[in-house]
Amino acid sequence: MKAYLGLGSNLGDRRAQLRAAVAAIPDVVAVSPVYETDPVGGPTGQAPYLNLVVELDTTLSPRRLLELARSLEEAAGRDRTERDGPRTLDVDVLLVGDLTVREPDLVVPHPRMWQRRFVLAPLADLAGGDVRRLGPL
Ligand code: GSY
Repeated sequence: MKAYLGLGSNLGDRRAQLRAAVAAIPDVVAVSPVYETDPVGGPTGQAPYLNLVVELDTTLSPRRLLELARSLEEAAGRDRTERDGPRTLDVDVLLVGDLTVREPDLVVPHPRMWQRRFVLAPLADLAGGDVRRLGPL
């Protein structure tokens, strides 16, 4: 089953934290380029994020992927005291095959991914086929 995780970091050594997290994720088949992105939400004055998306070919359930995400965040020393505050590592479960989950702590597909360019741009890089922007009709 194909699954997609979104990773972000805007505190500490952003690249090193993303690199360590990607290396610890099992069954990775593709990693998007890294994007530098303006923070969406949270307190003003936050540093920019680095974001990327990884594609997995996995048998892990959405719940197991959430547990993996949390363990990666913990390993990166994530401080959860401030809502949407700066973070060493954020890992979101975006898509897991065509499964849907609606639980208090886990919604798949990720409910806000469609509004977040920092998710859509790297996700689009992992989709097959090439596109050319031709401008207005
Ligand atoms: O939801 C992921 C954490 N996050 C991010 C992020 O990863 N990138 C950007 N650009 N803004 C964000 N705001 C939050 S919260």
